Amino acid sequence: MLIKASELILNPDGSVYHLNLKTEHVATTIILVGDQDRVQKVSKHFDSIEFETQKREFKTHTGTYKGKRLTVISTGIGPDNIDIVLNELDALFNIDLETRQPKSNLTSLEIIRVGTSGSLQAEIPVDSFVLSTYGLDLNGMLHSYQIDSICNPNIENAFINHTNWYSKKSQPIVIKNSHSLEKKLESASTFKGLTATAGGFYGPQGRVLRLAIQDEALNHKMDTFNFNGLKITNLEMETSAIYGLSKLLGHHAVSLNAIIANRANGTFSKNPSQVVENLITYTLNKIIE
Ligand code: R1P
Repeated sequence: MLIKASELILNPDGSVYHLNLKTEHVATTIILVGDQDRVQKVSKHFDSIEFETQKREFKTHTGTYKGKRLTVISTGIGPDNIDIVLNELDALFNIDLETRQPKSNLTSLEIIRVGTSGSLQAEIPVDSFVLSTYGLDLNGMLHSYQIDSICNPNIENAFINHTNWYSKKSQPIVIKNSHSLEKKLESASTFKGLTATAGGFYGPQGRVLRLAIQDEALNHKMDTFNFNGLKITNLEMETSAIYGLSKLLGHHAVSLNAIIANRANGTFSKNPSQVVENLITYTLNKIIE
């Protein structure tokens, strides 16, 4: 199957369209951050940086940390950007960019999100870390793909019933993380559970400024959801999209979030930069263990 120039767009230098990257620029272990300024906060810990580029919000540094080759890329905000980042990263490794044919020998990447997020549980305080066991997709981007093989209908149906989910919104999808990366990145200091991924920051996450929202009680319904002990820990904008596309494409993914806000008790971290820095050093040291 030849993938046409309009479908997989390459820049004149052969790099992929949005990320501006060629395969040799990217390590097989990749840290994804939302904020482009967080890329340097990760790479400042590297032994050395071998490559850097930026196009729009997609900034990349590749180097080594204590001898391990790593790439850190900013995704910007939201699941729509994750669609771009995951598809272009996969294309770099699993499509022959010269012949425009999918490769038969596939490369499986390790993808680790280092994000920020709001906790939905009073007992998960600001300045803590959450490792997402599952992504709970509330935004719908993944419905463009054939997702039956990666869904968890039992949890999804329980969530739909518990929240009396509005049928005109996209149907929630639950996607599991990579078990091996969970084991590598977990510790006694990581809270675990479902991470809900919304497609917006205000209404889609239950924030009311001047606009009435469809269900003002949704956040409370989410924080009381309990599926055999599995609770919704936090709310952000990327994890379920990363988990879904990684699973579909054959990559391993885990998402770690620094909790900078607690939506259940209305608190916000007094030093959000420090908790992000703590999560960055935690993650780097876990990756090389
Ligand atoms: C919203 O402010 C952004 O912050 C969170 C959300 O998921 C969203 O992307 O994550 P990052 O800090 O990683 O961008």
